[in-house]
Amino acid sequence: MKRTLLVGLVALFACALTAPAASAKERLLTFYSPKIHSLPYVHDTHNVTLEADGKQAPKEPGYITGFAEQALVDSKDPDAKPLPIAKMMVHHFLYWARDRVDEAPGGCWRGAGFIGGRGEEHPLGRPQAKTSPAFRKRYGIRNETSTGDAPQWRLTAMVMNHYKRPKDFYVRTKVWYTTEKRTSVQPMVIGDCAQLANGMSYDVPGGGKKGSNFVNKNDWVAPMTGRLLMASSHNHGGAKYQALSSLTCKRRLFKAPVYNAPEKHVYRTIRPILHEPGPIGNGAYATAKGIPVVKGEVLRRVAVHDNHNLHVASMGFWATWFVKDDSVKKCGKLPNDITEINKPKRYDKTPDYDLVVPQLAKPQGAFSAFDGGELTVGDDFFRPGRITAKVGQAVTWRFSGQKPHSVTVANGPRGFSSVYWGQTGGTYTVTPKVKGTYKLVCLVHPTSMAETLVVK
Ligand SMILES: [Cu+2]
Repeated sequence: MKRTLLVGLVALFACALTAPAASAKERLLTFYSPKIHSLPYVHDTHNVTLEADGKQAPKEPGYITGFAEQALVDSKDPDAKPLPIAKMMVHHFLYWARDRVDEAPGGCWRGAGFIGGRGEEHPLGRPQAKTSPAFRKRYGIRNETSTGDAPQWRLTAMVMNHYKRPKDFYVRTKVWYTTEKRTSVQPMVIGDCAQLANGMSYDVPGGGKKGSNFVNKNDWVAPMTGRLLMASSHNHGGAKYQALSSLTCKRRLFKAPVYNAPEKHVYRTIRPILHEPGPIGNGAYATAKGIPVVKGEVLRRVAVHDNHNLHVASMGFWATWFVKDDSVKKCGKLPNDITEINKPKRYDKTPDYDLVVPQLAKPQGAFSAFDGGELTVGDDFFRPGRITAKVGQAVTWRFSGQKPHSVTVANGPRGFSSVYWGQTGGTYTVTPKVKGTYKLVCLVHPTSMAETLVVK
């Protein structure tokens, strides 16, 4: 006890003697993206550069100790309320600092400089709002290039404009930031990296018995020895839970629940229904002591989804913060300070896995039999609009538009989808094995593009 106090006092004095200018202390900084233009009912992915100018991203090299807010606003008034979800749906924001140093190996997004993000499971845009000041005093993401400057950031914003007219907006980002030294943490994404080409998403085919599950899992080998400080499950698409376990140490680390929106929540009442509503929360955990993980330790991720209904563009991965620490012992004691940081006050325990997502546009033309030739996906149409095919027949679509499109089952006997954010070239082939009527849409243009495929 005495020793701790003494060490504490020494540290305090050392701090006082070398205390940097007040501005070095942690501050809450507010940044705005450039103005982004969105068309109505287009599921756009916007990629914008955030300059290291103190307005769009930090000007000084330092440490990001947390993301306090990632919100969508239509003015630069710092008190502007985030745009209502019913009008502007945020699917995700992802932040990248490609040139930053200290990036760890071994995450699915390695080399891309991933520093943070928010998904649909953060309707308030405050995914890390509950990390403690004590946590932030110790750890941060190093925001510095190899030449000692603050790196430029990139922002990927996928939104859906429900205003029925074009809409401009800014992404407002509030970060806790300091130029003081912190222990450098590594954001790492633990998922099936093979799914990277489709944005880590996969399709749950459905068609199983009521109550049956679809499991998406993979094993991940820790690239370094250290401690896991934060782990946020990202899991949707009829999702039930996502677990993370250590096979090496034969212990479960987390079983992250999926918190679904209560009946009257905007996620459930928004019209038209463009896709099944995402959860309003996924299990997310922080521990300042950290979970010991050694290099070579095998972690298993298991995402469990309903398989009675189909769920396209589903996801299951973990966004984590990792800190290197060679003093960590293999299968060392689990910490006693794990707290859950993204649990909503109210949520629904009996979600509607069987929601039927409508095909909103009306397919055009008479039915024609598929003759083996490529079907066309253009701006903004499917041709032909109605098609019949036989079970076991490979059906191919060619993307020939200037704008990205997808071929996605809204409802039908089984779920499938091409790359969910759309493509402008190449082909997509599916061989249906189950008879029935597949109501297809483009996920990017769900209100204006539709095609019906009847499999006999
Ligand atoms: Cu489209």
